[in-house]
Amino acid sequence: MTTDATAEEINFDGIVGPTHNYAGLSVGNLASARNANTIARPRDAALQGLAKMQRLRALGLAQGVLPPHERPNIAWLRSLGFSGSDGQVWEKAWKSEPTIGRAALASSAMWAANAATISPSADCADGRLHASVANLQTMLHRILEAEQTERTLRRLMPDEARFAVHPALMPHSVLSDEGAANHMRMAANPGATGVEIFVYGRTAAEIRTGFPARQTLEACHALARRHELDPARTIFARQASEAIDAGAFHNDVVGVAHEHVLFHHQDAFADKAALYAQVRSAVKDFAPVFIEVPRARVGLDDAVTSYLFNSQLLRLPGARALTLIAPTEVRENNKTAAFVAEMIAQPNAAIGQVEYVEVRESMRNGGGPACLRLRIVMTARERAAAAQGFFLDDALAGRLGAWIKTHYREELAPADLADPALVAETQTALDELTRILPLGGDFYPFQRG
Ligand code: SUG
Repeated sequence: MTTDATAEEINFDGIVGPTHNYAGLSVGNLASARNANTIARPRDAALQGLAKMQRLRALGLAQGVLPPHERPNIAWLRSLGFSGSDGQVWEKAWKSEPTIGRAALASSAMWAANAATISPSADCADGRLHASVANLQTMLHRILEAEQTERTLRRLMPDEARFAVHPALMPHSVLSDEGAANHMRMAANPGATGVEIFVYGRTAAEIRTGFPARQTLEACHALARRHELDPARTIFARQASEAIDAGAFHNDVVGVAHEHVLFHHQDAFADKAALYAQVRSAVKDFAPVFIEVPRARVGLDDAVTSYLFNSQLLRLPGARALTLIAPTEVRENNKTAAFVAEMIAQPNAAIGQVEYVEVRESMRNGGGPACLRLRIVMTARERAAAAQGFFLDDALAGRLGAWIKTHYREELAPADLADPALVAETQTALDELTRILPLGGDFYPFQRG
């Protein structure tokens, strides 16, 4: 076991892309279905995301950003036989293949919790920080993310002596993987060796009815092997089937962990007692705290509509208790608001504070505060070895805010999505972004010709 007192958990948030829209693409994600074909507000969406990042910085936390992907995905459409100028490719694809067109336009890379699974160096036998890009193979629009995400993570963590960035597992139903959204870590503090909990919805051999289970046990096993985790501190827990069918398409819709605390819904796991027992026997250096929200207080339906568990759980500098960064929808729901108020008022509460953030545009596609970020624990040395331009400071936040206001449309209604001008518009925006972030002039496929 190692501990590095310089380690800290850094949230890297996905910047909402200029084509943020509501296409109803994700079966089993109730918000995505409910808001299909409604009017999206890309500028507000991106500014809400940036405001959340700035809020966390104001609370004293380190914050990073991850760039959006090129959408519409013209290179993919060309590989499917569409030709002509980029604008023509888009126009033809949208008209003739709406299913493909919609997938090619999704701004879903904003949900960075699905970008990769991260194991801090304290957990990995070779002492490197491991990141496995997620294949996201369940949804057509999300499979398209892996290649560009790998490019981003390699730019962010270029030093192979310190970082191991693994490509996505082969995109197949047997190896279905959705990244950190189905992964939790508990540790005495961020720099200490932790226990990693992989949550899966099905085994490869099972045939499931109901909503899709997006994570397989086999994928979890592969990630743990690749990351060289200690089997004695690695747990595989099954998500409750009822949770998936109630709309918890990722485990982070019903549970979140940080340091010694696991905060979860009563119906999140298939066998909660076994999970608690495994965590208790794996850790010797801290006493785990399990905070279960009973279904009698908050049903799965309210957990899913409010996104109570899709909050960020973190420790503010110097704070005794943890803080929950919850979406405002939790405050607007009487049951979840009352539960949170009671929880934080307990004497010696493990979670002692709540901060509400507004990410409504993302929430309408099923993405809460926790979906928007990828947590990467970095030691001081790792942080120094990472590409500095991805860390947010006031100057970068100012440039990103101005860039969003210049390039993003206020509204994207379903009828606007066919517009061939959208292609040049987004390419111009992304080209400029490669000069704001350390991405280089060949980062996006359109820049490579
Ligand atoms: O994969 N929604 C995403 C939401 C991802 C949330 N992430 C986490 N829970 N970590 C998804 O279902 C909807 C896109 C649309 O319908 O237009 C979408 O992809």
